[in-house]
Amino acid sequence: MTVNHGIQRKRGMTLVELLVAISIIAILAGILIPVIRSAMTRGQVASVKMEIASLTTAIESHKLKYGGYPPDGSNPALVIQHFRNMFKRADAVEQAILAYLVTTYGLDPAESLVFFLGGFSENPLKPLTGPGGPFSGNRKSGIMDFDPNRVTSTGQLSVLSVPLQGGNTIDIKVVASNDTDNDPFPTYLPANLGAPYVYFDSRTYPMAFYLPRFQPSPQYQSVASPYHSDHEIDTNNDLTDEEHAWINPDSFQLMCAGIDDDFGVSFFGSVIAGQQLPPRILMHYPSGLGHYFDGQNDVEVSFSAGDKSNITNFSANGTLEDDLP
Ligand SMILES: [Ca+2]
Ligand SMILES: [Ca+2]
Ligand SMILES: [Ca+2]
Ligand SMILES: [Ca+2]
Repeated sequence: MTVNHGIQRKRGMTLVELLVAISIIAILAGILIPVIRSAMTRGQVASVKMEIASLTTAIESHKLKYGGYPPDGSNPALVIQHFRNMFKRADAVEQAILAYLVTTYGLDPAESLVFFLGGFSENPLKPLTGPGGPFSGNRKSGIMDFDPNRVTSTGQLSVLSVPLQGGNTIDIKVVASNDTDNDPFPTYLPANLGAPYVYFDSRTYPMAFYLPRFQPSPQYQSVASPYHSDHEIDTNNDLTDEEHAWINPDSFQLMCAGIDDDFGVSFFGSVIAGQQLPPRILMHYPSGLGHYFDGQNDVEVSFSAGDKSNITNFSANGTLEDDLP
């Protein structure tokens, strides 16, 4: 009997032992969970950085093939001009279709990345509506091999009647996007994130910005816009105003909002439905400082949390925060 009792005591746990074990597990979890989470974040940043490198290579290939960097859509006239340069034999109807879609729906700096790096038809007269073209109903892959699961496309094919000169129309096949505007121009999402990759062409840095559909907080709007460098310049012979050179002044900036899906706040004050945008905050890399003109003075600011987690084609180590001095 006594032997039996002894074995039972060894097998079981007293209440105190149980509490001690639970406390140890809780302490270990408290130590390990942040470590695991930060390792996952680092892994995600590294994979975004690799994808930004692939996008960079694709943009450079586009330039080699077509004689210039893709426009970012901020200036619709540049989009049409670049399309003409890309496809010199494209007929007038193709140009009219693109002009109609760009002016009606807008090609934003996230949509332009997918539009210009995706596939075009081999038919030189019909690069848009010919087989494999973006408005053929079955776009082939292009210079960038986009993961189809991360292109913001509904897959819903419909026929769109595009008005032409002289009162005529032409029917084209479009697939609706599932992003800010549900137009025929999709964007591209980084893996497991909600804000798309954004592309800014140096020709339109001063006017370019992107408003994502997902807003991290109802208190403010997340806005992507090109970054300045810390290098001071003087373009107007006035040393009292603060002017900085752009980052990558002759090429482009590629941006991912990072794990918070928040690009930061590029505009001071409210930004509602595209109205009341100014004054614009210009952020400087790598210092993490910035400034905006309030009408009378330059006001100094520094990176928001949203800026810090951004991953770009110019950030050396991953996020902008990783490069802060
Ligand atoms: Ca659009
Ligand atoms: Ca769209
Ligand atoms: Ca100046
Ligand atoms: Ca961010």
